[in-house]
Amino acid sequence: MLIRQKSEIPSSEITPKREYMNRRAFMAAAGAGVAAVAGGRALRGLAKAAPVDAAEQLATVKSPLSTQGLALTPLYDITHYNNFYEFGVNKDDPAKHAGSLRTRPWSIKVEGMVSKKKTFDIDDLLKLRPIEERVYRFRCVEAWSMVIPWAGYSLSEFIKQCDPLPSAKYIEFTSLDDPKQEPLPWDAGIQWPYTEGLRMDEAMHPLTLLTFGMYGEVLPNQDGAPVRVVVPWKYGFKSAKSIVKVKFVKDQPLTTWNLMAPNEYGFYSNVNPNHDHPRWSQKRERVIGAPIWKQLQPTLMFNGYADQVASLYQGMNLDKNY
Ligand SMILES: Nc1nc2c(c(=O)[nH]1)N[C@H]1C(S)=C(S)[C@@H](COP(=O)(O)O)O[C@H]1N2
Ligand SMILES: [Mo]
Repeated sequence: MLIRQKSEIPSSEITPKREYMNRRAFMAAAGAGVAAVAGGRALRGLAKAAPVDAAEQLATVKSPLSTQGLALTPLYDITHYNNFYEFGVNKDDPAKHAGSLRTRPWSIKVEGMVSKKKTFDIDDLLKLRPIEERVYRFRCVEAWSMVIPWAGYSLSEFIKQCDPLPSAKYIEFTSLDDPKQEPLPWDAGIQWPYTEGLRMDEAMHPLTLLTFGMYGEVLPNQDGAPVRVVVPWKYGFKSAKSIVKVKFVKDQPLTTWNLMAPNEYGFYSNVNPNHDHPRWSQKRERVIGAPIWKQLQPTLMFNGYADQVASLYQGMNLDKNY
């Protein structure tokens, strides 16, 4: 349930948060400016910077599916070390440029093998189920990781509302592709829109999170506002941001990174320390924001969620199906 409430945090703690929000407003303006002065593809830059709300809180309930005992990655690191190629290819680009993303009005279209095509408004989705806080490990294929207190509910709750046909075997996610809101004058080498996909049983697994926020607030634009998926046992690129469409299909969908480099990024992309990326080892990861002596950690099979998800892949060769 979304409650736009006054912050109940003591005023001593509000200042950093307010500064953070002001920074977002400033960056939105800066992002629009950059696009306006660049030539050519900068026509992409006509979007006005979206007005920035004061910290929009999400009322959350605790979840038994939260990962226990891990130090949370600071909010600043989560919001300034991003992969969101629609807003640039460098880690600090999304924080600088995603201010031009407009997150209202917003809806998710449901297509493909469903009894009836539907469109869900973001504000209805926010009310569908209580929003849970789920702390998950998050592992990027680039061998860095974070621990993030996401806010959302199981994707399965949304899929039930979509009423897919039993013959649907996969779900495909499509991210926003709007040149007006993604005003980058350079080419990330990606074929837009960004798409990702999951097998139906993966999508229905309770850990797979339809995500609206983090740290008790709505998602910052650079983290995939207003709605994304998070699949904690898979490499980060499976977690598509700023989703505008889901499609239920019979065959394994084509996905952005798999299309770009199939030998590097498989469809499954389960975190697997025993299957190295062709250009680097996956045995260890750098924990972003951790104290220096704790930064290098061994990578865990299924990112530490093996107990809960290994059974989905029984009998599969995970070295071949990477
Ligand atoms: N639409 C879209 N979704 C995306 C990406 C992207 O470039 N575009 N990058 C992916 C990758 S590689 C990662 S690691 C995560 C990063 O999420 P974060 O920036 O919130 O940590 O988003 C994933 N989802
Ligand atoms: Mo990633």
